[in-house]
Amino acid sequence: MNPSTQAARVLVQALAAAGVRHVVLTPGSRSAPLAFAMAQAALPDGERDPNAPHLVLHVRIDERSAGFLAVGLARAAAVGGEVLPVAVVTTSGSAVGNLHPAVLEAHHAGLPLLLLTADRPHELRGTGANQTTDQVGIFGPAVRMVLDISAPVGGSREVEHLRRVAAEAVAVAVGTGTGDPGPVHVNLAYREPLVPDDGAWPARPVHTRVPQSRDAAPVKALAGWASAGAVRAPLVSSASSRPRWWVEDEPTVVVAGDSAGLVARTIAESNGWPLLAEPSSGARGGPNAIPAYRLVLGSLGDEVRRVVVLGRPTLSRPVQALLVRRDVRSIAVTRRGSAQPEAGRGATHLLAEVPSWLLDGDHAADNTWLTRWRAAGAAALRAVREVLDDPAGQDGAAPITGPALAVEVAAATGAGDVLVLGASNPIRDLDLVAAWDAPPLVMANRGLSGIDGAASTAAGIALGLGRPVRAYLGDLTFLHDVGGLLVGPLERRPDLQIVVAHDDGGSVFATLEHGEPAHAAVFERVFSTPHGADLGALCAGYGVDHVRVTDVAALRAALAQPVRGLSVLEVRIDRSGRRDLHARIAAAVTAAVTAAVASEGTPEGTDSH
Ligand SMILES: Cc1ncc(C[n+]2csc(CCOP(=O)(O)OP(=O)(O)O)c2C)c(N)n1
Ligand SMILES: [Mg+2]
Repeated sequence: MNPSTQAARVLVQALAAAGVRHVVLTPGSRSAPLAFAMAQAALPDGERDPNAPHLVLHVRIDERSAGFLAVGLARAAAVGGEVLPVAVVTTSGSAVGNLHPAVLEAHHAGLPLLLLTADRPHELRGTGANQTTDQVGIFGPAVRMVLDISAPVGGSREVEHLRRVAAEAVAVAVGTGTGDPGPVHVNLAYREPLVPDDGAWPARPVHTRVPQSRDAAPVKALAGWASAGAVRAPLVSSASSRPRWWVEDEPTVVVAGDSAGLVARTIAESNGWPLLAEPSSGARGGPNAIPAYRLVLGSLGDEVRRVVVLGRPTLSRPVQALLVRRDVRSIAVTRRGSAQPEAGRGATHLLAEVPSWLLDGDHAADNTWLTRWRAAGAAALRAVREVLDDPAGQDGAAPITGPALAVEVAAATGAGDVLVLGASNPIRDLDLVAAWDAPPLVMANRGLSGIDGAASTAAGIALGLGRPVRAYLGDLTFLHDVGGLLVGPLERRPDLQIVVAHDDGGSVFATLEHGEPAHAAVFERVFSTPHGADLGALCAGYGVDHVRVTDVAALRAALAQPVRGLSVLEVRIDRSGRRDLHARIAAAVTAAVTAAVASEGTPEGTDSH
């Protein structure tokens, strides 16, 4: 057997033994030894060489999409509380650079990717050889480790070395020892011949090292399905006595940011505190979840004296403002292994784990604080719905607005469903209007909140879970990764419906200061960035089912269909009134909450100001 083929087979064996199940492969010549080995490992039982392990292979043309497919597959694995590495294979050159966006997301979200990039032998580097660049260190600080493996020559120690490399790479990727999973780059040089000569695979070793992610078990037990694809949901410690700085009866809310885990909801419910939970927190739902909380904060936020923060809140300015207020005690539970406890920036107390005393509060049955928040949340939600039912502030059939679309998506998606949210308005609109009794599993790439890789991430989640997934994306977000629709005829197709909120541009900026009338002359071109793309024609080109709806009745009918195969539901919405609509919603909520809270009375011992 030639050295490159032998080395690739040994690596594939070792990766499978270390827990790799899914591999995303992109085409190329230098990566041929890996491509042949992976393809053989993907053959059904009985057709494989007895020494070839079994892997699930996904082939994609575009490395940028392939990287995000791997992000989705890693998120899907985390749903069951597992931290499983997903491998991505590329050839040399710019192919490697195309992984960078997904690597950044994986780095910030703590997702275990193994980047297996083929390279020329060392003697050809720096000589101007074709398709050869400096790949070592190309991802900078976004990877946990870089290994640069010389081209195999068939030496006696090579097999052992490769097995150690594979085990080490997986161990670092899943966070063994650090609790901090993330991407690992293994750069692999190969020399010709790059194609297999004879058939037999090397014997598999008797003993293999199987790296475990640290603390996997407690996460599984606690968060389970509701871990929302998070690999860094916090742990619970056995600390059962309250610290001395703890004050009874401080008006408290729980903020559950991205990947907080179900434990955030448990804390809120066992202490009788209002729960301000982002959609991708894994904690949204239940009696304490306050709908439209970011607007309710405008009325009740001043009374808050203590916040318990879990996960990473990224969606709204009122929450960020609350976390850094000087009259608010802010207790942040850091995400496991995270070097950047963002939520802890303004924290007065930083906890490494959830102390068990936070889970067995003894709140009184008569809880005026919670009652007022719940009344305010219910009133806020009613007010939002009333404005949306009359979006133009006038009679007649108005076009669908962004938040009205979110209402329909939330209503059509419930327990047992999987919802993947794009950045920008879709996740924020949904955050504003969703009030689930039984929430779906919600996931989003909030590591860097990019509008890139969305279709591919959703496809990876669908393929990894083996379940239908609904994605809800803005039009720019959809177009950014329209290449994610490209699933070849030999590939497993996800059951994925992509609902596109199509307002011909980015509308989120209209709600920020950039959208103030003073900047109107240039705003449309450089912030809204209209594109005029024909989504139906694009879908036709990719062989993907497409339906366009412009009214609520057709939207409801389309959302009621079961999600089968790959399809796009394009919803035409109106961007022009976004800024106004937000202002009218905010005003209506303030009025409604003030009235609702007045009728509930004010709690003793808290002075509002
Ligand atoms: C990769 C990347 N580039 C740019 C941005 C900045 N950005 C945030 S939201 C947004 C507009 C998104 O537009 P769309 O998906 O249509 O959603 P809408 O705002 O219209 O709801 C942009 C460009 C980003 N988050 N990620
Ligand atoms: Mg848009």
